[in-house]
Order: sequence, then structure tokens, then C-alpha cells
Amino acid sequence: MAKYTLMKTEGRAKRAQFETVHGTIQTPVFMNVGTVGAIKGAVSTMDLKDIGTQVELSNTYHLHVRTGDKLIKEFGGLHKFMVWDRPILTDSGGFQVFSLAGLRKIKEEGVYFQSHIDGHKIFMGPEESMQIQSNLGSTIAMAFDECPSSVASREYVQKSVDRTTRWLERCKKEMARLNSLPDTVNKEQLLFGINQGAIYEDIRIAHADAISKMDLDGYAVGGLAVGETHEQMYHILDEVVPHLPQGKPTYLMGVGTPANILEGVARGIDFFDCVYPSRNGRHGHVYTNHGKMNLFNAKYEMDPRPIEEGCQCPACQHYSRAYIRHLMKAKEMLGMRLCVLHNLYFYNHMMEEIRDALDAGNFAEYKEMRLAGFAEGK
Ligand code: PRF
Ligand code: ZN
Repeated sequence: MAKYTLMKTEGRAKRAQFETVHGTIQTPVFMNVGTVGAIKGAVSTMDLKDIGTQVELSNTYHLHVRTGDKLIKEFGGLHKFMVWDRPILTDSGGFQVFSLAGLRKIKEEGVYFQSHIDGHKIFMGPEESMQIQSNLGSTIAMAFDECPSSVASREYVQKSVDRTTRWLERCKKEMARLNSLPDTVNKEQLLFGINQGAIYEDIRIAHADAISKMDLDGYAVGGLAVGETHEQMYHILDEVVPHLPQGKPTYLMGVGTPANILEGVARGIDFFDCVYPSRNGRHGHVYTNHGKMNLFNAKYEMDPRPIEEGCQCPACQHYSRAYIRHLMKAKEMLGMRLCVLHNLYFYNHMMEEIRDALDAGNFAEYKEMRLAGFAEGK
């Protein structure tokens, strides 16, 4: 049902739009992370509209263990529950299980693990992940994958990737079944496959070729930004993205810094997501055109300027560095909220500039200008 239209290319960079039942996404796009159905830092879905968010991202695992996807389905789905009518992407749970859950055991059928909330035993396999995401009714569901460690052996990675391919086939089948049921929240839910293979190019390429044949709605590159160097990550993207379908959206999972995003766009990525802007904002670290700034620094104590001169975000339109620093030091929630709003606006706005640069055919210059600015430092 979804339609991906490639509007412009510059080198490998793509400027496209992706039409979904919840509206059209202009890419390249940065999805704003709201793990439990809320952007951390007391940011509401009304705020998200003000700061230009196109896609919200939530997590299967978190919503399954707390409040529960069955109740959310009964409520009418995640869109209705969190009051957000634009696209939502849900991550499949695989990655969160590996990074959060207690004792776990990976088997052919799926993963056995303990809840990070109360330790109770849970099983999640491809079918369960698809069922949970279907109950949530997200616009885009992610396939259930294993993200092997960046230092896993070649033998382990090959075995893991083969299993991830079999899991993907099961996800596709289960999603088709769920989308055809009468009481499904979103019968047009889309499925993105995930490429894995750690830093082994040949495993990655063979896997990309295999999943590309499966005619999915989009393709993610997972298993990056998990401890390898930026150069290794860029090299993998150079090798792998050309093996994914040009006529489908690509998604680089969990990436990254503004510089990583510029490099990802240059290598053909459409979708990004990362906790950096919200997590850093909660710690008083804010993004500027000249690198990150720590608002706790004493030099901002009496600084009357906004975080970034000319920034149109809700924080910079009204408040000074001095006041926001004061709020952060006093541990007032408003301090975090203003920093997170600024950071998300900064990312969303950079993506808009990237799209404009691609439209105008000067992305390469834009990228160099931005990277030079970030490198100057604050
Ligand atoms: N798989 C899934 N989600 C993810 C990742 C992955 O490999 C990553 C890796 N950067 C972030 N989020 N399902
Ligand atoms: Zn701002």
C-alpha cells in the first residue's frame, strides 16, 4: 500500500517521500524516540508537532512489559493512546531484549528472557513480536532480529544472521496473517527487514541480497553503532546500501550524531533514529552549529543569549542560557524539557535543511559546511 517515490539523488544520497496510511514522510528523516510512548523530558505529542517531528518511534518490548499491548489495542491502538496521528515506527524488541533484559537464551524459536521491570519470564519470537506490533497498530513494524555484538566471532555472526533470515520469513508470514484479520488496528501495517552481519562485509552483503528478494516495505541496517568505529560503520554502509533496493526506504537504526547522519545520508540512508538529542538534553548538553555545549559550564551563568542565536525552537525563542542553566542546576523539570525541545528541533531542522539541499542539488556543499562548523567546537 505504501508508496516510495524517489524525487532526487545526489551521488548515493536520496531525497524521497514515503506515503503511509498515517501520512507522507519526507526523507531523509530523523525519527524522534519515545521508547515507552513518550519522549523523555516531559515532551508532549503537541510539542512534537511544534518542533517538526514527522515520525515517532516506540518500542515493542517496553510497551509489552508495561501497560501491555493488549490493553493498548483495546484502547484503540498506540496512535489513539498517545494522541499522535502521524506515522509511528515500532522497533521489534530484539535489540532491547539484548540490551536490557536479564538472563536470556536465544533459541531457533525466539528469545527467553526476564523482564527488566519485575524479573518475570517472557518469551518473544518473530510471531510474538509481530502480534505485539500489530496490537499497537504502528505504521511501520520492524522485523524481529538478533543484533550480534560488534566483537562476536565470524562463526557466531554467520549462525546468528542465518537465524535472523529465517525469523524474517516468519515475521513476513505472520504480518500477512495479522493484517488480514477483521479486528486488526492497522491492516496496512508495513514491515521493514533488518540487515545484520556485524563488521563482516561478505556476510552483510549476502544477507542484504537475500532479504532484498523478499519484497519488504523497507530495509534497515542494524547492528551498527554498537561499539565499532565510525570508519567501520561508514565502510559497512558503503558496501551494503548498494545491495538494498533503490526503490525502497532505507533505515540506519540507532544512529547517531549530527555528523553520523550527514555521512549516512551521503551513503543513501532515508530514516534515522537515536536517543542522543533527548538523552543529552536531559543532561544539559545541547547541540549547536558549532558542536555540543554543556549548559552546566560556569561561563553561561550570566549569558543572556539563547542556546543558539537564530534558532526557532520553543526554548530559544524565549529563554536565555543563564536561565536554562539555572533550571538545570536547580533540577527543575523545565530545564530538561527546554534542552530536549531544543535538541529535537535541532535534529529535525537539520533534516529539513538536508532535504532542501538535496532538492537544490547542493547537499555535498551543505554537508561539508555543517561538518566544518561542528568541528570548530564551542
Ligand atoms: N536491531 C533492532 N533495533 C536496533 C538495532 C538493531 O540492530 C540497533 C543497532 N544500532 C538499534 N536499534 N531491532
Ligand atoms: Zn533552540
